[in-house]
Formats: sequence, C-alpha cells, structure tokens
Amino acid sequence: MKKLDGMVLYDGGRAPNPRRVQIFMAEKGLDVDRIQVDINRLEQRSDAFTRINPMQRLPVLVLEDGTAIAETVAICRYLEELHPEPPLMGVDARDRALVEMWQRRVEFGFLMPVAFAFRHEHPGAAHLESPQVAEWAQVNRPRAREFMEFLDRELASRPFMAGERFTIADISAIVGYQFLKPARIPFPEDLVHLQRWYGTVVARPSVAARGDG
Ligand SMILES: N[C@@H](CCC(=O)N[C@@H](CS)C(=O)NCC(=O)O)C(=O)O
Repeated sequence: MKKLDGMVLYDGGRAPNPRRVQIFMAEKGLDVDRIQVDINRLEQRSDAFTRINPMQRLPVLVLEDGTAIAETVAICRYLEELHPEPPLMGVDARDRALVEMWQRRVEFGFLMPVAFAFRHEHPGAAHLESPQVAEWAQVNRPRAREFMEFLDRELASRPFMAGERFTIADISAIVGYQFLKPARIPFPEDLVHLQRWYGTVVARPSVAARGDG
C-alpha cells in the first residue's frame, strides 16, 4: 500500500459513494489518513463538516493546501492523474471517453434508481431524505431492473462494463448491485451475464476493502 501524504479522506463507512472511493483506492494500492463521518448520526450536517463540503455529502478528499475535493468521480479523477497505474478511467482518448460513457450510464441509470428506492422508502433512511416519497421509490425499482436487463445484454459480449478491462464503471455498478438488498430490489438471478460479471468482480480483494478499519 502506498500512503498518500498530506491528504485526508472524509469517509462514510459502508455508504455507496464512500465505498466507490474505497474500492478505487484499494485497486490502486493507495491508502490515506481518514476521518470517519457518521452519516446515520448526521455528522455530515454539522457546521464543521458543512464548512468542508457545503453539499453535506461524503466522500471528500482534503489536500495539504486545504482544497476540498468532493464528488466521488472528481476524487477518483484526481487520484487517477496522480497514480495512473493501474488505469481505472481509460488509457487513451477513445478509451477514456468510453469509460466515462459507461461510468455515467451506470451512475445515472443504475446507482441513482437504487439509491432512490432506498432513500425514499426504507425507514432507516427517513432521517436522510425528507420528505420520503414512497411512490418515487416504487417508480425507481422497475427502472433499476430494466437497466440491469440492459447491462445483461451488453455483458453478453464483453467481460466488464466498459470493455476488456476493469474500470470505475464496474466500481459504480458493484456498489449499486450491493445496494439492491437495502433498496428492496430482487437480485437479478435470472440475468446470467450480469451474474457472471458480478461473480468475477466481487472476488476482487478491493471489493472487500473497508475504509473504516
Ligand atoms: N454526487 C455525490 C453524492 C454523494 C452522496 O450522496 N453521498 C451520500 C453517501 S452515499 C451522503 O453523503 N449522504 C448523506 C446525506 O444524505 O445526508 C458523489 O458522487 O460523491
């Protein structure tokens, strides 16, 4: 593990976006000092944290000069530029565009509907999402399922979301997949290509990595 000096990651345990950065860093063999922010106790809404990220969301990477980088993909982009190996965001102009395309498709087409299904109906998310609109959760469950069917068709002809190589698009899809249960969306056991993909990626040591010790 290579330790990133002078930076602090405000981490959020097992929540999906903090998990994306945890997996991304583990894939690159990077470690960093972390401060755990307890989302369930709404520590992200404290005055102290709001000064770091006015959006009150995690994760956030704070650099030595005090610059606060929020937004998961922005953090990953920064780390990718500092530590390009192994590449997780593409290797040339064409590949970077395709990885970005799939990362965005997965984030907006899969991760978001799964998150909406959780946040708008799960009693454990009531303190995070106010008001909770149960109908919005119900609208998003079939959308998540339809997107998984789309991914299943795509994965019939390639091993990973964006092609032949594991990338950030797979990381976003993994956290979405692992959030199906709390979102009360059935596992897509009938989607054989998606299941094959998941069986491969879940075996990667990075997926078991935790940022909270
Ligand atoms: N667009 C942001 C979203 C970050 C986000 O929503 N993080 C969640 C944890 S997965 C959070 O901090 N939730 C706190 C809250 O809802 O109050 C990103 O990509 O990092």
